Amino acid sequence: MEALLLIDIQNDFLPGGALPVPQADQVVPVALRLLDRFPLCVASKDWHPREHVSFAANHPGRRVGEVIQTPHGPQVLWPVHCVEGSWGAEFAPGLAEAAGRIDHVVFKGTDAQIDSYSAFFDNGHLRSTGLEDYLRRQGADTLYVLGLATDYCVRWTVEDALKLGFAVWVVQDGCRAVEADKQQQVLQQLQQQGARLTTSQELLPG
Ligand code: VGL
Ligand code: ZN
Repeated sequence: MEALLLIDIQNDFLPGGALPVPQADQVVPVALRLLDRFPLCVASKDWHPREHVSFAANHPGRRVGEVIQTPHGPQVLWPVHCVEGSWGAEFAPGLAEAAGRIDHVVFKGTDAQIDSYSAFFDNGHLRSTGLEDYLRRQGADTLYVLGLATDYCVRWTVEDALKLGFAVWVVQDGCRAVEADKQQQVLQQLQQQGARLTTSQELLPG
């Protein structure tokens, strides 16, 4: 069975948010068009406590973009974003209104000590978010993935999904990268790892 997986389409990743991804607002209409085509729709939310390890503000003297070493490995430092319960962590305009069509929301990055780019596991592969169990219980074996950002959370989610044995399609026009010029390179790398690339147009004939 096919499932749609929407990655981190949240206010803070859109223009005007705390960690804006270029043209991220353009993925919302793509997500909305696809919501009705799939029998199962799951969305992830980046959902951090205020004291999260990934926030530069929590490391005096460090700046956004620097990489620090943590007990769980290297960590890129980001602006404070997607704080649990905040406006920035809510679904983007348009998707928020369609939230009734989302069957399940998976929260990630909820542990202050370790980041979670993937919607399946934290960055140390120590703890599962429960997404795999949920998808298997629902009978999903094929995932159509889109969202933000191509070079971080989409990428890590797709790589885990492939390792877990799901068939994975990446909806190219539904993804945007933090570093916009990396988009094509990342999509190619995901393709080399076994993901297939598609577009919303291919999925929605007519
Ligand atoms: C993301 C950086 C930090 C993402 C989340 O959703 O791609 N990137 N947290
Ligand atoms: Zn984050």
